[in-house]
Amino acid sequence: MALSNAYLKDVFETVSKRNCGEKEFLQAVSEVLESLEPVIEKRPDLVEAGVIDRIVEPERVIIFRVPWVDDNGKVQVNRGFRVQFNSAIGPYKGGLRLHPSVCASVIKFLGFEQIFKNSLTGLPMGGGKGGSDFDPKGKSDMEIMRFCQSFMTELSKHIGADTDVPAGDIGVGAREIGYLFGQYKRLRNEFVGVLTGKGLTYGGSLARKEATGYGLCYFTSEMLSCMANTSFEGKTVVVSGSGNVAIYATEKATELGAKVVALSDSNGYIYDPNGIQLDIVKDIKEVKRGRIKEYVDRVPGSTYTEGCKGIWTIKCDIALPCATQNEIDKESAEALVANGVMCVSEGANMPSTPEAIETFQKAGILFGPAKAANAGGVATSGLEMSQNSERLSWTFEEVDAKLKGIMINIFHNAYNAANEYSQAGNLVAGANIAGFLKIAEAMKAQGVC
Ligand code: NDP
Ligand code: 2IT
Repeated sequence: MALSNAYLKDVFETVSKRNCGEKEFLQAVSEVLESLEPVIEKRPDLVEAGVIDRIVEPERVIIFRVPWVDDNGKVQVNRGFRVQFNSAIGPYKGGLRLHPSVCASVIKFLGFEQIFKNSLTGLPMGGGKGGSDFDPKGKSDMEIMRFCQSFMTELSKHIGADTDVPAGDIGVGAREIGYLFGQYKRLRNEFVGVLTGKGLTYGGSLARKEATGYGLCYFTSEMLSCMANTSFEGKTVVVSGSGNVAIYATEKATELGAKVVALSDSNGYIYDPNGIQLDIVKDIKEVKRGRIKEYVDRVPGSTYTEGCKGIWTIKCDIALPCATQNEIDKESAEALVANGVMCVSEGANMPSTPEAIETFQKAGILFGPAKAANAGGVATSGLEMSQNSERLSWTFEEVDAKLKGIMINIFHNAYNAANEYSQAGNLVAGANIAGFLKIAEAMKAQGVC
C-alpha cells in the first residue's frame, strides 16, 4: 500500500478493520484512495465534509437466504446479496452476479467501483451491486427460474424504479432478467423499469446487449487515437472470456479493422490465427450455452489449450480482458509486455492486479481502467431507464450513437482530470478523480447523511 497521506492512511486502516480479510474490496478501495492523494491537497473542504470517510462505507448491505427446490425435489440454499453503496447522484444502479465465488468482498468491491463508473457516465445513477453464490452452470431452465423467483421474492422488498435498479453481470443475462422481472411484477403488481437488460418485448433497450463490448471498443479507439495517433485497424487483439462482454468486444473490434485471435472461458482458451469466427462463437455460447473448446471442432486450424491464464502469452497488440477480477497478474502482464502489447483496456471489472497495472504503467503501455472502459453497459442501462420513463423506444442507431458519445466523453474527462491533477497520461488516476469529484460535490451539498 503506497499511501503517503496520513489522513488517507487512517481512512484505509478503518476500512481494513471493518472489512477484515475482504481482499477484493480492500484492493478496490486502496486504488481509489491512492488516486485521491492529489485531490485532498487541493480540496480540504471535501475532507472536512467527511466525504471520503463516508464514501468507503456502504449505505446499506442486505444479505439474505435464497431457498429453492432442484429438479430432484431436493431443497437447496444459496446466499443472496445487495449492496446499496451510494445514492448521492441517483438511485442505486448496478448488476447482479451469479457465480460460486460471490461473497461479501466481491459484491462490495463491485458496488464500490460502480459508484465511480456510474458517475463517469454523466447519467444520474448511484452505485450498487448484488448477486448470489448460486452456480448457474449445469442447471436446467426450471431450476434457474425457481432460483430467480426465490431471489426476487426477498430482493423485491429493497428495490424499485426510483430506489435501486439491478441489471445483469456474470451469469445473469436476458433469461435471468426475464424471470426476475416476472416475479417482481407479480409480487408488486406494477410494471415498471425496476431492472435493465430486459427483453425487447417488455421494455428493454436496443443495443443494451452489445453495449459493454461496443463501449469498450469506442473508449479504446478514442484512447488509441488521442494518445498514440493510431486505431484498431490492422491490430492483433486477444480477448479473454467468451460471455456477453467478450462477444460484443470481439464484434466491434473486428468491425473496426482488428483481428481477434483468442477467446477463453474458465477452463481454457482457443486460438485462431485466421481471426475468430464470431457467428460460430455466438452459436456455441448464446444459443447452445456450450463451452468455448467446442469451437475447435468446428473451425479447422484453431487450437484449444487447457487453463485460462495461458491466453496472456499469445502475442498481440491489444489485450481486452473481459472475464473476471484479477485475471491478469504480474506474470501475465510481464508476458504481454515482453510480447510487445501496446494497449490493455479492461472490459471486466478489476481484471488486472495492482502489480499488473504497475507493470503496464512502467512499460508506458496505454491502459484503459475498467471503471472508465467498461462503463458503456451501465450507461446504456441508464438510457434504458430514460426510455422506460418516457414510455418510448429509441432505434438501435440512436442508442448506439449516444453510447459512443458517452464513451468518448468518459475518455476525455479521465484524460483531462489526470492532467489537471499532475498525473498526465494516467487514466487510472484520471477516472478515479473525475468519478469521485461529482459524487463528492453531491455528498457535500446534501449534508452529513
Ligand atoms: P458472462 O457470464 O456473460 O461471461 C463471463 C465470462 O467470463 C465467461 O466466459 C466465463 O467463463 C468467464 N469467467 C467467469 N469467471 C471466471 C473465472 N473465475 N476465471 C476465468 N474466466 C471466468 O459475463 P459478462 O460477459 O457479462 O461479464 C464479464 C466481465 O465484465 C465481468 O467482470 C463483469 O463484471 C464485467 N462487466 C459486465 C457488464 C455487462 O453489462 N454484462 C458491464 C461491465 C462490466 P465460464 O463460462 O467458464 O465461467
Ligand atoms: O459492472 C457493470 O457495470 C454491470 N454489470 C452493468 C450494470 C448495469 O446496471 O447495467
